[in-house]
Amino acid sequence: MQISRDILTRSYQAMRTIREFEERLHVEFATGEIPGFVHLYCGEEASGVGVCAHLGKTDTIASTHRGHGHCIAKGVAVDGMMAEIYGRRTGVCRGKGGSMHIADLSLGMLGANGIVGGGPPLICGAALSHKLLKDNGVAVAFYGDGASNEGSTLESLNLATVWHLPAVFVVEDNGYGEATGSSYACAGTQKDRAAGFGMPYFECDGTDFFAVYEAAEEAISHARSGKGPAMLHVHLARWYGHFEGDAMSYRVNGEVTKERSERDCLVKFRQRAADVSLLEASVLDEIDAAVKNEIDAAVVAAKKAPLPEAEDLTRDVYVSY
Ligand SMILES: Cc1ncc(C[n+]2csc(CCOP(=O)(O)OP(=O)(O)O)c2C)c(N)n1
Ligand SMILES: [Mg+2]
Repeated sequence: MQISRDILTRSYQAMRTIREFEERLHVEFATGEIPGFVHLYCGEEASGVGVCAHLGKTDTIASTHRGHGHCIAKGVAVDGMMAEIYGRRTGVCRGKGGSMHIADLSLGMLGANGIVGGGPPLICGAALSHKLLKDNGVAVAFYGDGASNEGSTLESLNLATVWHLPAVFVVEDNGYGEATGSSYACAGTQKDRAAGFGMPYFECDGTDFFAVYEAAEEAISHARSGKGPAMLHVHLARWYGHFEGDAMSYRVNGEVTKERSERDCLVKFRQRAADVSLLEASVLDEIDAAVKNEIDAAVVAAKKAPLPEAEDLTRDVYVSY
């Protein structure tokens, strides 16, 4: 497969931005300044980025409670995201959504979602719009192994199939739903579930950007060409707790250390870029430095930004049609 230098550069930058954003949030959350819950996407970066590399601004995605990575991969501005997480008026949802409800409809990012299994039905609606408007768009639902067991998800697989929708169902399988292992909680296989609804199934190593990019290309082009929905099963691992503050007592000693040292998507990307002379290390170093500055600036600006006023409470909440 051929990937342009531009896509490679932007994809590495997006993965590095997610990593830096999340590692920084891990530190900042511990200070107690960030309200609400935060679920980190660290370790899973290649999935959101490898999928969104095939999407344009008018394609739509629905995310999960672990949504920062999907937002960044879809192009949402990190300063607005950081301000949102700090609950500030300058946030992308004016500080009223927080980590679990970041959305930017202008970029086709329908929102992070606190309801497990809430994204797939939204994506059926978005995909139906793409189909009726004939805009060549695709709608993508990211959801976890835990969410794959929700009735709303299974109903969405059915609806997308019978309505022949341009939808892609991306199962981000990190092996756990909170503290419960997917080997215990998920009956059968995702592959059999896709087959049960008659849709094509693709799977990949979610810590390898190139593997995700290739598999996502097949799933998305299938949906975009009018052949109906597809499922993409991405195998990955989360590096932090289910939420910030989770002691992870259910994980085997050394499990996360091993993931970090052996399956880091950024290290793998750099290795591949060097092995086949795709991008120079100096270019990647420059990206790393620029991203670090961008995140530093976003945190400083978010902390300084004003909180919403009482009069903001009902603004932007209801829409009249
Ligand atoms: C409908 C619903 N049920 C339960 C919960 C509580 N809950 C929040 S996250 C989560 C686990 C989700 O696991 P998974 O889908 O695998 O996503 P991951 O956290 O691993 O990314 C649960 C059960 C919820 N938010 N919504
Ligand atoms: Mg999971």
